[in-house]
Amino acid sequence: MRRGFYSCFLLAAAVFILCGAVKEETLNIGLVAPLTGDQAYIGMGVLQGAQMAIEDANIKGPVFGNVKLKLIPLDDQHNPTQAVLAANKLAADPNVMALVGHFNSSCTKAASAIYHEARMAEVSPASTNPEISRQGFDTFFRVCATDDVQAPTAANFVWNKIGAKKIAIIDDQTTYGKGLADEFEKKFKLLGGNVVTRGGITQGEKDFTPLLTKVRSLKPEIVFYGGVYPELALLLKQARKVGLNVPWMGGDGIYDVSLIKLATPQIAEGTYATMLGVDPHSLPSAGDFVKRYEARYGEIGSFSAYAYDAANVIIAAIRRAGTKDREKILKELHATKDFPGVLGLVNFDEKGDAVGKSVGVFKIEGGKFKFIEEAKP
Ligand code: ABU
Repeated sequence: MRRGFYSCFLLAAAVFILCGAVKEETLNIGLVAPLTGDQAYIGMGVLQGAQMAIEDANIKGPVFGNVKLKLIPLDDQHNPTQAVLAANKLAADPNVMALVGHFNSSCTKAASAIYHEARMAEVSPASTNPEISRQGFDTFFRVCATDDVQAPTAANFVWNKIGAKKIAIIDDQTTYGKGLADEFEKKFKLLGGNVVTRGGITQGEKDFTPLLTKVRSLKPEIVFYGGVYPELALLLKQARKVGLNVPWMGGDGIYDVSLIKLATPQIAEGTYATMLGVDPHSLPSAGDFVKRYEARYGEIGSFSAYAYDAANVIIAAIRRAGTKDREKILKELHATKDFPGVLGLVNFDEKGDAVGKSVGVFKIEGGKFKFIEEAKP
């Protein structure tokens, strides 16, 4: 009798455990960045950072119930049309809870309305254009500083530290590049600076010789560039060829080891860049992440730690919400307070912008970005 009871009990326990195993559920977090094309290096750094956050979360245990997480990466090729396609795909999938992305401001700006409509939170690791958070979408967040902080910091540095009074400005006419250049120009003129010309290029263009020849004739002391590294690498090389031998400066879009590789260390030498904070190698809070990332993928991408923090802040919100309800997860993201990211505490203001992010100034020396100073706008 008693033996029969124990057999039944063991059988019931086995069925319970098996059913539990069968019932394990996977929820998804989307990621959209330029994963192919000329910005793929920086985009893959974003993907790899977010992937590590997902894996760390799953090692810790289910986010709630029996739920594990999976990253769904999509490629927008830094093209707003592709970004909208990717956003529609993710928004239509009820198992996608939130998004890490996009990388480019133009893509984030184009796709934000779709996430808003779907009540899906998006946390960008890198889109710095200030207009994005002024669209009034409560689904938008970012863990990086904005260009209305970054560009005045650069203008102050050029005016006060480099001491240049006469400059040229070129941008790539994207949401990010033009926005950064506009903010830089505004601040530089306020300081009393002279902008000798404002030129525009198009992403993907290969020959900048006519523009650079004109810039050389105007004799600027420095050129400020609003854009991303692939075009700047060409601009630097072609500037050298036409005899425009002055320093260049840009924002976080040029802060990537690919710039040095593409332009060559000799030609990239002396180029300045602002970046959103200090190098993660120097942050004790990022030490373990950087070590694990570099052991697995090689040199850390300039936005990998931002993507890791963006994914982790989403994961924490999902854990707290304890449900696959996008609206509740969104509410938890708004309730984020002093989340301990590897790059520092994460807090959002009412527009979803990161609070308390500083900007660092760097200079390429000996084939590497060297930290010069943390600057205030
Ligand atoms: N923030 C630099 C590059 C990404 C973007 O904002 O377009």
